Amino acid sequence: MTHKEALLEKILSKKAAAGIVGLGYVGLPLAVEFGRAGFSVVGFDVIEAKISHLNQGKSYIQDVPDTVIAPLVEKGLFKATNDFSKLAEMDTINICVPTPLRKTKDPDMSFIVSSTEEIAKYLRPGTLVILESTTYPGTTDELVLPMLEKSGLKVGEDFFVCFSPERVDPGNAKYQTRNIPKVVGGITPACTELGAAFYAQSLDTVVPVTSTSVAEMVKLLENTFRMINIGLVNEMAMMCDRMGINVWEVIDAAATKPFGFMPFYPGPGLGGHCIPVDPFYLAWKTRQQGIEARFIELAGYINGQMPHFVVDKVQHALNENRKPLRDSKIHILGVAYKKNIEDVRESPALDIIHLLKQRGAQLSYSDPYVPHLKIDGLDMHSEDVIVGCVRADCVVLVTDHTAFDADAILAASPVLVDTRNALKGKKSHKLFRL
Ligand code: SAJ
Repeated sequence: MTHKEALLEKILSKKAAAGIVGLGYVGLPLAVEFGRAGFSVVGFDVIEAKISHLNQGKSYIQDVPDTVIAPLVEKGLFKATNDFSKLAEMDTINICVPTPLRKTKDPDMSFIVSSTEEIAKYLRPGTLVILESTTYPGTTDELVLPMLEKSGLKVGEDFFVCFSPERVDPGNAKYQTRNIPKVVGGITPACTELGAAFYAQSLDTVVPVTSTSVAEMVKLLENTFRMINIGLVNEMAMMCDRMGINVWEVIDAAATKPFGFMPFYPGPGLGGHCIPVDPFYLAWKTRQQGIEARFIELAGYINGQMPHFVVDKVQHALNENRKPLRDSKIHILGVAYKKNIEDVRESPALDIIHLLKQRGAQLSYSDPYVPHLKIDGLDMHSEDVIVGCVRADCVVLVTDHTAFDADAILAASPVLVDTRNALKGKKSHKLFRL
């Protein structure tokens, strides 16, 4: 029996020991899906607190409740560890570690490299390694594979390597890991076949593609598509503002077109660790090939302008009320990077707070998902929404959490800048929209 046949048998019988490296918003939901499917799953992470939390049956990922983790731990279908030597016991290993962007907009591959180094130490014949971290096209072939081949094992025969983009949409109740189609591409056809068979054991839909580069590029197209269209609509917002046109009404009416149009909405800027970041992996790679990704650069610039546009809008709103920005009390509603989640990474609210503080404003905030925020030397706690609005000179709605009561906020605010059209259709001299 070949290594491929042996591994396929283990996968189909769910006897394969599944390892997940990186237990964040991608790795933990994936571990849960494989545990639920009946695989014995070991989660690997370097953060001790995460390990002990999970082994007590407790979660720290909003989309994965304790009630899902605890039974898997009790049944012995999931355990977490920071002992990477246990990788030697794994038949499949998914790498779900962060791929941040450096300030210079160069990819930071350190997490992928350190994870792959650990895997290479313990790699044995018959193992399937799948990279899920979003990265530039070519990473799996050019970076990960050579590190694994140092073991002397031959890819496609002794061990198998795929890329499969993560598509987790944090806070999305409708689409979770199990029912989001899973693209997977291998270094060889045997790799692709094993990767597809593996995901098919626990996910609803698998989409095999012919190479790792195609799979890597699929993810970048998806997220670049979003980033550029958000940039387009943010530019439209600035144009409409100058022309005195309500851009929100324009978009809603355009969205009635039953084909050939997809609505995106202006906002205070582009947050999260994916959309503002992933396209720059593509831009970095194409630059190496002598091609400038001009759409990405331009959209990045426009999206980066939105926090400044919001602060100018605040200054205008205060001015209409004969107040300077300096020493005015500004209350921010929502600091997470998008509605109904707790994540503040790359949140435009942080840029807006920074810019307002630079111009001498006094800041406070309310966010039901973010109890505490440290930024720019400010150590703030989320305040009661109405108290914060009443006490402010200007309120800025940056993140439109569903929990916010738009009517109560408008009534309590002396002046309100709404960056998300949360007060759609409301009319008031106090209200200023993007
Ligand atoms: N945003 C706008 N206008 C829009 C849509 C979004 O300003 O019309 C802003 C959001 O407020 C947020 C940022 O863009 O700050 C990113 O929003 P997002 O909805 O793309 O949310 P993410 O980054 O958490 O999740 C996305 C996934 N979301 C959707 O497809 C809806 C998906 O693109 C990826 O699966 C995921 O990133 C990822 O991990 O790549």
